[in-house]
Amino acid sequence: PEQKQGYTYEEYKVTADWLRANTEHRPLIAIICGSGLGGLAEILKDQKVFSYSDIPNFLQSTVQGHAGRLVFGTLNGKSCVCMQGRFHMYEGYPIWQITFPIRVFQLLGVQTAIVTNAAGGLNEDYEVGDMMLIKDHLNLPGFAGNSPLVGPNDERFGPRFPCMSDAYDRDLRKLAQTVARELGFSDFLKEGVYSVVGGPSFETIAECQMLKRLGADAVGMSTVHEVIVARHCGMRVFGLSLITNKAVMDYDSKSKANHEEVLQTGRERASQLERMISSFVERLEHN
Ligand code: 6GU
Repeated sequence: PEQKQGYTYEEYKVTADWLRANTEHRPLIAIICGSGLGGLAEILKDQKVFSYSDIPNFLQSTVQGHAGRLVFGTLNGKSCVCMQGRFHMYEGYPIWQITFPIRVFQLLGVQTAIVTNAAGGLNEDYEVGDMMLIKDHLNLPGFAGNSPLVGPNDERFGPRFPCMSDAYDRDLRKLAQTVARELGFSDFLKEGVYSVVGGPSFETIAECQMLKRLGADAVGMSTVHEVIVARHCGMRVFGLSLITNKAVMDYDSKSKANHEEVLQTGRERASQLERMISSFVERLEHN
């Protein structure tokens, strides 16, 4: 059989229409929760929750730490839609499926995407528990032709060749710095470059050294594809990584990357991260 290469506009629209018919929320903000950071969705008020399995065309979450629920609600008075669990390449989904929700959100009227993730720290100045504002990314899979925008371009979403030099909105990063200062979080707030890899194995020592030399401050297995699709269809993007572990950089180190540490750090910093996003959302302006 002929392999499907992407969704049709109508498929995105079916899902968006279905959601619009099933909730009265009309969010301008979408939040994607990284591994172990799904608690953010729990603090939304006036919730309307959908299991991914109940939403037409939606994929399923298969990873521990990703609940697989779409939560509509208000955060500090602002209407939001929150993905409690995202999709990754290592789950076996083609890259164009991973980013399906982003365009659905765009059709729902979302203007700002907030993406969070758990990441390994490559920068020596980073400590476990630091939050990193994403300033830029390295899309290594993209260099090899693995981009969510590969395939026919639908101009209704955006241009064939979208610009990525301003992917992570400068004003939103400034706002986050301000919010962090007010909350007393400046000590553990960093700003840096996020590098995406396919996973699911963590990086070797040589790979970590390579990524660092290439200019990456943190490494993870998500986010970048969503950001590319969000930018393509005109959303503003704010990205935040929680440094859940230090990537192993030398051969004498006894530490080993593991998913349990990733989830544990998430639990420890979760409430602060929630306060950060919550204040950030409160101060976001849309016109
Ligand atoms: Cl060290 N590597 C990758 N690829 N993803 C991570 C990580 C490391 N720590 C958290 N997520």
